[in-house]
Amino acid sequence: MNICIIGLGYIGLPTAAMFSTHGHKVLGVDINKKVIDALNQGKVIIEEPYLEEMVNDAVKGGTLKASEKPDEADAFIICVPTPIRADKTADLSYVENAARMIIPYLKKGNIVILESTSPPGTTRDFLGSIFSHAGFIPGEDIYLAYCPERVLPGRILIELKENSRVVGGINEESARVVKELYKSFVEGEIYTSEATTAEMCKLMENTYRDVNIALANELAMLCEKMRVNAWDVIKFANKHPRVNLHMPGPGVGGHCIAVDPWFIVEKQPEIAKIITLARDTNDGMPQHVLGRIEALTSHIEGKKKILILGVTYKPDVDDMRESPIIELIGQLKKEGVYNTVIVDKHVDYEGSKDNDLYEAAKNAHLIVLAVNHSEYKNIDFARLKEAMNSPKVLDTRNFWDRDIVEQAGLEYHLLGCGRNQF
Ligand code: SAJ
Repeated sequence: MNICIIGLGYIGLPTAAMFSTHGHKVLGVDINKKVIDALNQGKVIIEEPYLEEMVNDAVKGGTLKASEKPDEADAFIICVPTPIRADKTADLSYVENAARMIIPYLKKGNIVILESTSPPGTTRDFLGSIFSHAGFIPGEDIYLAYCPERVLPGRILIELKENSRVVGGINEESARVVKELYKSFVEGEIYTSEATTAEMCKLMENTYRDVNIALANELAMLCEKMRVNAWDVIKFANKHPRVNLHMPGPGVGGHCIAVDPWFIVEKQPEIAKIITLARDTNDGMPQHVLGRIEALTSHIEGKKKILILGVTYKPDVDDMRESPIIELIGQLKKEGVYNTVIVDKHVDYEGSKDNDLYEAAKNAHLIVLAVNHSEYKNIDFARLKEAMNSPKVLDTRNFWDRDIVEQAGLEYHLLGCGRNQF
């Protein structure tokens, strides 16, 4: 098939790479000229294992190219962002623009698929009415379906292939043809359903995770007060065959889990009480970490130097969207008594990419392990201690070994732990 993919971001680009290396011809469309130029040279501008090799193969083989404009195709796939507005409702303007952009190229018998995470009703009501106004009867003249991605950044290409998927059609026939299309590279099961059910399913997967992380964060705060180690509680509770407590941390980031639950809340705020509370709990974690930092540095007069390790929303990615660490840094700055230095080779945030860990640790009063990037696992704690003014670390991820850190002469503090070990 000729496939036109609108939006070449974290999902659109890997999806384009997949289809174009599995028997289809793909035209990728983006508004960012840098993305287009890179792709046409077989390159990518995001960090994702195997992606560049795959894109390069497809471009060389003539099955993938990028442009600023769509063209006629058999199938159109919309993979544009659905940002959240200040009032916590979904901004569907990119989805709307993408739909309007393809209308001049749309023909009877074409397939239109939405992949972007969207509030329930977006495919059937929102997109359906845009195409109806343009003279196409969805389900009769064109196939229309929602087919959400479920991939984890860092494992996108593996999960695109292996994960199961749900396809929600606005009618049975739409779901069936879209399932056939995705079968070209998906090895997992593809389930078919109705469009709004599939939208709700996508939102609920991430909401499930958000609510469980909120529970873990609440546990962490309880344990700090009750002189218990939350990480031990979680480890042992999870030995129960039907318990799967998640991990606490400095907050929830990324464009999915920190955002998607609001797309349910916007539709039914009166009913979605647990979902709202979980969001608020997770959004409150940077404030909680700030409280720990204040307590650990309260004895220091004057400006306190805090070294933050990691600023991305999770380990080993170059994505800072909705990162709770950015929020934490903002709160530290607002206090006016902290001098924050950030180290993170994955992204450039206030010089984070070029900062050397041991140089940055010079005269620091506290090191906060904010993101558990793999390169922070085996660091020279003795060297850090030598460089610091007050030898303390706050581990927000349970990433370091207390014994190793303490043997190097550093004081070890752990988020969620209100008690020393035996
Ligand atoms: N986090 C915790 N505790 C945990 C797990 C995660 O605090 O126990 C935090 C992380 O530090 C991070 C955030 O949650 O800040 C989200 O990270 P993540 O790795 O859980 O998820 P994402 O946002 O990278 O990807 C999610 C995935 N959804 C689920 O696992 C249900 C992925 O499968 C989805 O495709 C993706 O959202 C998406 O695009 O919707």
